[in-house]
Amino acid sequence: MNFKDKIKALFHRSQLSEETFEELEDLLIEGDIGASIAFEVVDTLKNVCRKEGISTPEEARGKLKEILRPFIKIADFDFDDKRLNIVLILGVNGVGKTTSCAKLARWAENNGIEQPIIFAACDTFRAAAIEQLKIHGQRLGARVIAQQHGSDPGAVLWDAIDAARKNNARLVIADTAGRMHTRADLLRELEKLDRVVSQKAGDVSYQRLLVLDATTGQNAMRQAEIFNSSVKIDGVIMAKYDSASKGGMIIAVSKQFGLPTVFLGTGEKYGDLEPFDIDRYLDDFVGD
Ligand SMILES: Nc1nc2c(ncn2[C@@H]2O[C@H](COP(=O)(O)OP(=O)(O)OP(=O)(O)O)[C@@H](O)[C@H]2O)c(=O)[nH]1
Ligand SMILES: [Mg+2]
Repeated sequence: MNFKDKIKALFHRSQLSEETFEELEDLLIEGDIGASIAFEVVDTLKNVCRKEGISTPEEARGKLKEILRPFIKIADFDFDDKRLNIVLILGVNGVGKTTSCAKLARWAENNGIEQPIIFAACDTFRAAAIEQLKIHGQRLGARVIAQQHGSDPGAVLWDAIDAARKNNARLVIADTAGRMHTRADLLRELEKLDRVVSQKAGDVSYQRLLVLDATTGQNAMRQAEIFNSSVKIDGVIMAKYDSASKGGMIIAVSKQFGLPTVFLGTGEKYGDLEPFDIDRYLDDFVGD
């Protein structure tokens, strides 16, 4: 049984016993919520159930949702149609950054943000990364600003902001390299991109979105910790939330680092990006 089936089965039992709470604790940990949060949540739930005389798993599930809800910070994608919006897509290798850039452009267009939307190919580390973004740009009708493999990501962003100003674009989406030799390297590169934005762009709306792979559990927590302690992250795109993902990490990154999940990546197609919806998420995580 996968995680979601197990949690559903737990709440479909007829009795709420001490054993149910113990199993719930284990299941929440298995679901990537983190051990300390699982203990805290189940303790609170036990107390609430005792105090309110709750005896059925079904009612306990409702209470569990109420307890989890305040842990989850939410934020919409922040788009200001009066200004230029610059979105930096960050994250380690292979989490889904480039795909998320493409999906975000499609989502933006579907939500009334007009072309030209500009992609900045700031992942200059891999030659193939630039090509990949160019292909997405062609398919999506977005303009791609790129330089050669190995060039300075800051210079690419600089050019992209220039192009946005000239073409009256409202949205620049910057793909970045996922490599992370050391925290100092990461910090230096991101500080440089920040400097470009502040020097070049002037009055803009600027967001840094961290892409995490929902199937990687504790690894993703570590990535969130490193990025968040290096630069200010505004929100998370939880990619690969489809299929094997258990989903508890959304609560964990929110509670631990104060990071809201802004979008869920739910597949490999352009349309597979959904704004985070807390009710749907809770129904999905503990069943409805
Ligand atoms: N199932 C699923 N697959 C995804 C999702 N997002 C990305 N992928 C897949 O994950 C793989 C890596 O995606 P990329 O967008 O290339 O990841 P990246 O972070 O840009 O990778 P690097 O540039 O190598 O650091 C690709 O095969 C994508 O199709 C998602 O939401 N769901
Ligand atoms: Mg990439």
